[in-house]
Amino acid sequence: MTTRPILYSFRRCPYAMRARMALLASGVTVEIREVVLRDKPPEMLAASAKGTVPVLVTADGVIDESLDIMRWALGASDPEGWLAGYDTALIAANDGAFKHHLDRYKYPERHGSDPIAHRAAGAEMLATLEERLTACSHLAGEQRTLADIAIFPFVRQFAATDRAWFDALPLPGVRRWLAALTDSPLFEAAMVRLPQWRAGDVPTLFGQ
Ligand SMILES: N[C@@H](CCC(=O)N[C@@H](CS)C(=O)NCC(=O)O)C(=O)O
Repeated sequence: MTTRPILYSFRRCPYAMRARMALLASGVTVEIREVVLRDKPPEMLAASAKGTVPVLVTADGVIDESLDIMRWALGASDPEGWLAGYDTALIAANDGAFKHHLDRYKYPERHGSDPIAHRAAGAEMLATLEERLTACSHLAGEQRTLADIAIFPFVRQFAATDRAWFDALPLPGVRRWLAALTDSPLFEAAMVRLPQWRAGDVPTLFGQ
């Protein structure tokens, strides 16, 4: 008997979003457990003590990094060819510098930061995405791939922090790309609302 993988997830977390989207694209069905970050279930902490979402518990072990979950799912099945767009440098820049600026723009009170300076630095990084998105509709060609899905949840947060300011930037390619991904049926399916998981709940399947 094969055990169904369990995904600990949080709907609004951009790392969890990209993991959920890759799972959906792969067609792998998991049991999803919606986590409240201030009330993490002991079952999740027992699987991964670092206490971040997403966490995927499989029959072969625990995967507690979102990119690794994406690659695990797509390694099992990759019908859209997302792994061809696994651009490690672009994703590292997003997860590193861009996320740094995003947090300090969005939550200046938490970081004691100057939001305007970090907003400008983030926008400068988006200009490099714009170069690609002027040449093609997605970051690694004409189809969505792992690079797009790994990065856009963070750009979505950046855009939403001050939508009017973002819309005035000279980044039409980024705006078109972001709208296409956020309006996609795949994103809608990944953003399903679920109640907080409690031990003993009837399992909620995700990806069917
Ligand atoms: N590098 C991790 C980062 C995951 C992460 O930082 N997730 C946040 C939520 S968006 C989290 O769980 N933070 C723990 C907390 O807020 O308690 C990954 O890619 O999975």
